[in-house]
Amino acid sequence: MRVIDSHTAGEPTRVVLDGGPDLGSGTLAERAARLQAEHLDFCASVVLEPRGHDAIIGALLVPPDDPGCAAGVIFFNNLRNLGMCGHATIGLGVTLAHLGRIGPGRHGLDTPVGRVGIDLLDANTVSVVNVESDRHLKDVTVEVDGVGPVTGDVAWGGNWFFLVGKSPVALTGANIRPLTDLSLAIRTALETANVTGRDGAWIDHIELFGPAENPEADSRNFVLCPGGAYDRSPCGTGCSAKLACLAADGKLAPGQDYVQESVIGSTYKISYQPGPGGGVIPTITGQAFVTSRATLMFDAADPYRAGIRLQDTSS
Ligand code: PYC
Repeated sequence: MRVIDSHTAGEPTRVVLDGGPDLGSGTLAERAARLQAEHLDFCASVVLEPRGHDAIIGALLVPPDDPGCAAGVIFFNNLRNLGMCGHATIGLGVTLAHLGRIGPGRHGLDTPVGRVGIDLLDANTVSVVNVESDRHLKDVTVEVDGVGPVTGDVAWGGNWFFLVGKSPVALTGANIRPLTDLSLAIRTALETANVTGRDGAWIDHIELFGPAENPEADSRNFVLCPGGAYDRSPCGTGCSAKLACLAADGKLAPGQDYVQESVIGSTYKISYQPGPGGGVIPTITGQAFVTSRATLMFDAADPYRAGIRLQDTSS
């Protein structure tokens, strides 16, 4: 199985070029559902130790629904599929350019939650035009074990997010463990209170905000991903959810730039245009760098060929 690794603003992506499972026919959403239902061993084996680690997002290249698109892609982590993934889309754009499969300019990419656009601005810089994003619930308060009441918004940015405007824990690299624990406790509180996305969808990403350190940034965030790892980047789908909230509150005008800083200090430039469904169409611009090209080996005699899964790190 040939893979190409990259990082986007610090967050790793592993693009699977070939050797993935046979997902049969059907729409990309149907093939993605098959990946999740029948091939979780494959996902874990690609991203988890001993070949990877829990922060890696996999990006399986598949035929697109629309042959006019540059590619179809299914994103996955150590637990399940992701609907969309902003940092991995930027990483995929840079990877496809590295392979000579795309050149500068706008390209379409089919994902399980819809078509997105990628603009290759230079060898390392990509703008992603994401799926329409919107705020679903405003000012939801939940009682968090050991913390007290925490208030946030529920928004869709290609994944479901709970966004907390003022983190009770400072957003510093030294606080990764307490920030992770706090975010896991918030996620548990949402589950207990039965707060969900549309149609009962699990809110699997928690996003905490605080003041930026970089004078050129507008805000800093910490994002807990579904598998329990934190996002090293400012999180493309999290930025999309944030843009939906800023727009709904009248705090950012269409086309106005906003700089989101991550907990490690990396940044994305983000903006939006009004969407046809009343939400926003986000544009996320960031940089990625290819870090390796490799062939993954799966020895039938290797007891850990499907990855090391000692515990469910999601809670
Ligand atoms: O960039 O959208 C994103 C993302 C989701 C999970 C990790 N990164």
